[in-house]
Amino acid sequence: MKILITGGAGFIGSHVVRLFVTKYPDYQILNLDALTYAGNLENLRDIEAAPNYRFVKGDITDPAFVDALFAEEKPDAVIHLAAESHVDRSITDPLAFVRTNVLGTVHLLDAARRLWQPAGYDGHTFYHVSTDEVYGSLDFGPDLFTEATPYDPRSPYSASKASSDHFVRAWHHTYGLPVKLSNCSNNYGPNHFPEKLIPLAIHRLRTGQPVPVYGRGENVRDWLFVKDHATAIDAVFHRGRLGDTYNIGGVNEWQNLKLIELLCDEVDEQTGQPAGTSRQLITFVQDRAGHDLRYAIDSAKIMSELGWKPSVTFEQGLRQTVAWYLENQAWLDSVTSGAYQTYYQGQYGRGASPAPAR
Ligand code: NAD
Ligand code: TDX
Repeated sequence: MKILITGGAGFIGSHVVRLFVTKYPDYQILNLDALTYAGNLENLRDIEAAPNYRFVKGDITDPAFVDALFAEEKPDAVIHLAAESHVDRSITDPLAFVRTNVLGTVHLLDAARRLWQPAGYDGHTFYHVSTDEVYGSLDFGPDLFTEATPYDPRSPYSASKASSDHFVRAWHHTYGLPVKLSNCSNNYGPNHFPEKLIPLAIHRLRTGQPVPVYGRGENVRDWLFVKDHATAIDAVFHRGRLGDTYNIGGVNEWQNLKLIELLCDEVDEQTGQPAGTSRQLITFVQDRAGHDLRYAIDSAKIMSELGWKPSVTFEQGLRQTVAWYLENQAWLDSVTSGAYQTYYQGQYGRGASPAPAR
């Protein structure tokens, strides 16, 4: 089986590519990525020479490129992760999110339809990796997002992901395309671009800079270790029902301020600083526009139907994450300076210019 994985040079995509390349030596894994500021082939250095792995640089917003790639490579399945993924950027540049997340997804859906439909869809899968943010925002309290929660996206990012989910379902209902979807909560772990809260905070703590907490830090997110998201994607890809959706979450809600305090204490412990040193860098800043109050996922369906569960506790995952960033400060230095794009410039050409972490 040849699987086209899009966005494989990004945070989650690189963990999915590594899992599939190492766990399924009989599969051919083709990683399609435009290498935007968020794509980094350093993330895959350890597996780039594997015989069942190949990288193709290309942009899913270019229909001619997508069509030519499908015609030439004839993938049997697609796992689609390529996206613009940062909510703050979607507030300042919403059109980039429409182009990649909406139009890019439609180009892929239609290329898959045109490749697979003539000989029949048997054995094919188009799997769209999506987010819990499509469900909107919860109040404090016991409610959780289930697969039946109505869509209510509120940011340009979540609106673009909700739109792409709708298009995936439309290609299923209209053309019979064999699709699967999953909607996951906030991921954390190695190789996370340091514009997102956890790696941004670690980066700023290690360089002695203020850690910005939006508003009063009361917003709640449900955190899942990225390697556990990758195993969930493996489960849905192989055992999920066609046409169906699975929510994925860590049953692990934290208010942002509490989370940052925990992270500060972990950094102090691992760097040998006196307890309380890092907390002094916590700084309250202006809130994000339209900041969703709370996300929390009900993972009962994927747990009971597919037998998936997270492998690490939050304590273990956070300890491993802080240790990884402290051991891989060269990775943080290169992504915050944009050096990794220069490194690969000769080989694959340059993507969009990197925005340094604040
Ligand atoms: P990321 O920003 O780290 O990586 C995205 C990747 O897509 C990058 O490698 C980038 O180069 C590539 N890409 C962007 N535009 C492209 C284009 N036009 N053509 C080809 N490649 C392009 O994102 P991530 O955090 O790894 O998220 C991956 C997917 O998972 C996204 O679809 C996101 O919506 C979804 N998701 C993320 C989270 C999370 O917490 N990060 C949670 C749930 C769902
Ligand atoms: O500097 C910061 N300070 C801060 O308080 C940043 C970057 C964030 N925050 C807050 C905003 C959120 O409440 O922390 C929380 C987490 O923020 P992000 O890391 O930007 O993640 P979020 O907006 O929750 O979206 C993430 O989870 C769902 C991913 O970026 C999405 O791609 C995914 O779909």
